Amino acid sequence: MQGKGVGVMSDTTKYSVCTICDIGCQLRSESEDGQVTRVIAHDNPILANNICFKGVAAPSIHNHADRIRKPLKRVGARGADQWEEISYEQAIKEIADRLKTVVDEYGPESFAVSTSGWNTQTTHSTDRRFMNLLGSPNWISGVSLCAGNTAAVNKLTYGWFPMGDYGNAECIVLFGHNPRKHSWTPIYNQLKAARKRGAKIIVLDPRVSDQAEDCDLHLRLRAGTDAAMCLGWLKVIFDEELYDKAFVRDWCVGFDELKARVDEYPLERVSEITGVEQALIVKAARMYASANGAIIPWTPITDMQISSTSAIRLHSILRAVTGNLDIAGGETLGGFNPGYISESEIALHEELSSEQKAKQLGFEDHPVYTYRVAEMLKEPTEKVWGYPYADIVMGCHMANPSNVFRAMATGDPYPVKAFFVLGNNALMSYPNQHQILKAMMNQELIVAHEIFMTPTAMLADYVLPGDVFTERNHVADSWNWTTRLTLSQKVVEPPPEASSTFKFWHDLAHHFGFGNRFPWDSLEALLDHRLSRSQRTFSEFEAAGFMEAPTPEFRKYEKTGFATPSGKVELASSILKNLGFDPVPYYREGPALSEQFPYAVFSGVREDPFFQTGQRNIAELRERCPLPKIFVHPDDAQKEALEDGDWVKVETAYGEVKAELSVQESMKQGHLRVPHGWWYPELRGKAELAGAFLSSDAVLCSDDDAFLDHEQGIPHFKGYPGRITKIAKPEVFDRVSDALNL
Ligand SMILES: Nc1nc2c(c(=O)[nH]1)N[C@H]1C(S)=C(S)[C@@H](COP(=O)(O)OP(=O)(O)OC[C@H]3O[C@@H](n4cnc5c(=O)[nH]c(N)nc54)[C@H](O)[C@@H]3O)O[C@H]1N2
Ligand SMILES: Nc1nc2c(c(=O)[nH]1)N[C@H]1C(S)=C(S)[C@@H](COP(=O)(O)OP(=O)(O)OC[C@H]3O[C@@H](n4cnc5c(=O)[nH]c(N)nc54)[C@H](O)[C@@H]3O)O[C@H]1N2
Ligand code: SF4
Ligand SMILES: [Mo]
Repeated sequence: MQGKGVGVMSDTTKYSVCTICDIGCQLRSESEDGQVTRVIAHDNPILANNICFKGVAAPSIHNHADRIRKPLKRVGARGADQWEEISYEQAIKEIADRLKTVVDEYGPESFAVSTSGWNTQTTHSTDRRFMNLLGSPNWISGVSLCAGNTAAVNKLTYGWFPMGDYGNAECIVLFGHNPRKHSWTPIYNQLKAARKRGAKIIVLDPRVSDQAEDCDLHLRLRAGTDAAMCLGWLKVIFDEELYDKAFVRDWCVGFDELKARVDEYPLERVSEITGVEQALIVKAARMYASANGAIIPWTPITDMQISSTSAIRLHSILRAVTGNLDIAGGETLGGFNPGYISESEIALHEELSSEQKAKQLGFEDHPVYTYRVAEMLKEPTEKVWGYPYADIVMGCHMANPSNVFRAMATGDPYPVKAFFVLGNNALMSYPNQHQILKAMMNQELIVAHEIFMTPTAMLADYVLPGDVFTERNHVADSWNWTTRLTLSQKVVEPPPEASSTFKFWHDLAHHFGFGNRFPWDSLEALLDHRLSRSQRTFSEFEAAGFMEAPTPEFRKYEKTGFATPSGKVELASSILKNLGFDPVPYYREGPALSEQFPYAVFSGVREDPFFQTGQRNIAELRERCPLPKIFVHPDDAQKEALEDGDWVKVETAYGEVKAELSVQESMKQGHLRVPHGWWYPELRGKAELAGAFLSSDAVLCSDDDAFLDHEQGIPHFKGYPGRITKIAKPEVFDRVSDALNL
């Protein structure tokens, strides 16, 4: 789509890319007297349905009384939540001085950063640029448990991360993916449209999810067994010769090795592992493989399992062998947008020495997501896509978060003593929250860049106020996942002492003496630089329209080959082999259930009114979901003598969470579903770290080796052993009820 808004836009109505969740709907924002007053749907009918009640609530978030508006410096003990207000200049100077002290004493690798990037919008990889110039490889991100790691693994198979063509696919396969009207609304809308035009939908989900309620086939697999299911599908596809033989012959390597592995998974075995009857597995595999254009959209389910690398590789292999790669109705390999300098280039990965890259935490143990694999893919990536490093979905080539927190906590293998966290509630957003707390308590310098006082920010030495999406200009580049460029316009000024993350890194670089490598004196100057490749300025882009999406080109590999070492689709991965891993995918069973911990716990409930750990302080959203819930099947409730509405605790060998019980037919027997992201802003000053340890899935899930995917070190959030017990309502929740008038 390319074009201008069809409605009449007043000076105070502008296009905004909403960053409340990470799907980035383009909306419109209105303002009056320097305040954003309303966020409304797009004026282009094609985009007008892409809005949810979180987006509409943006003015309540952006104008919230509790928003951090002044830089804060810690005055009490770490975590005591006592602050003095200081100026931005003082904050930046002190932060720079203290970071220099840490780096001088322990080396640049003692500096780690955790971020998510998408919500701050303004970073443009200047964080990586700063770190690469300083010499630190230890950057981590929330997307290590999301599409980021999926992108990294897809590159092993065919050198890029494809995007499914929802508009033309005949069959759509949802591995646990469950978009709803208020959860990733644009994908929900695309699925709705696909159903309407007759596309077949296959859902693989232990529960009867919203998407499963109206699908053509529902396979209720046991949590964490996706890789085994995919091996079963391949068994059917190979045995029945449903694959694209010409594509496999001409464009794939490692077929025989893969086939030998697949033969180890006869359907009896797959059925036993997954708990799904053989006939249904056969039916689904046939439906997928025989469709004329089918997609397996990325799913946040296979990026949090003990067999993550294999499961993601199997999705990529299924796409390839069924001939769905880089065709209309299949999965498009986008590449860099030729008219917009990529974040990969801004990041300057080539400036970080090999010696420092090799110090990246996780480089040895779990290399697939680290610089180790990035270096192995450099040549083919440059040959095919024109630049050696492809940062896709906000964060390739990153350190392993668990290794980073361990180093922060223990000094093993070397001390990490300064930790900056920007637009990310790190304490609750990785596994093993106990270790993260220990890690943060052991720091000499913590800086948080935030809009609200989160439990993570409470642990900082400095909290810098961030700007928000109605207060900044941006050209969103779909994180290189697609080539679309989307306009986001400033509608009001940020609070005077707030900074963009760009400004933060820019100013820090000037204090560190490499300001000449940050030559842009404003965000708009940086946008001008990125757009210069298509001879445009930001103002010209802004004047030209609201969005542009170059027409996709298909089968580009016929001209260039694939960006893998062999130039082919690597069904057996040469990179995995070189690293000493199994080159073909396999299924690994998660930590065993036991008499003591008889249930498979899976986490990640995303309640409609909130994004991840955010928005619990926004009254109009919180009213829709005042408290978290733990979900169980009626049979299990009966077995445990539990009733809907009881207070319960779920325990693992690592921790416990408490919440109210919801008994649901839609749950799968033997499973417990726990929420992600809950803390209680109303408990600030009334409970430790505002209740961050009360109901957070991160206290339940371990990052011991038995819980980690080998290749990437991804934790097993989908089916770890736990138990459930009835408890009296904890007294602390009375304080929550009182504060909320429940
Ligand atoms: N309102 C709202 N919307 C959101 C978000 C939010 O926080 N709030 N977060 C966004 C983000 S970043 C993400 S990543 C997505 C995640 O959103 P979804 O893709 O919808 O993922 P979940 O809701 O975590 O889980 C989806 C389904 O996976 C099933 N499932 C659990 N374990 C397994 C398993 O092992 N295998 C399979 N096949 N299925 C399993 C669950 O039963 C559930 O129905 O949501 C996005 N949308
Ligand atoms: N334990 C556990 N961890 C998980 C997951 C899980 O299910 N369980 N899910 C994973 C997934 S799928 C994802 S996508 C990631 C998400 O990880 P993130 O995207 O990092 O989400 P949050 O950790 O909630 O942190 C977002 C923070 O950014 C702040 N913020 C919002 N807007 C702005 C802004 O404009 N400027 C600044 N400076 N700050 C802003 C919010 O107040 C909030 O505290 O988490 C992953 N981590
Ligand atoms: S789905 Fe909702 S929260 Fe997410 S970007 Fe769209 S409007 Fe914003
Ligand atoms: Mo995510």
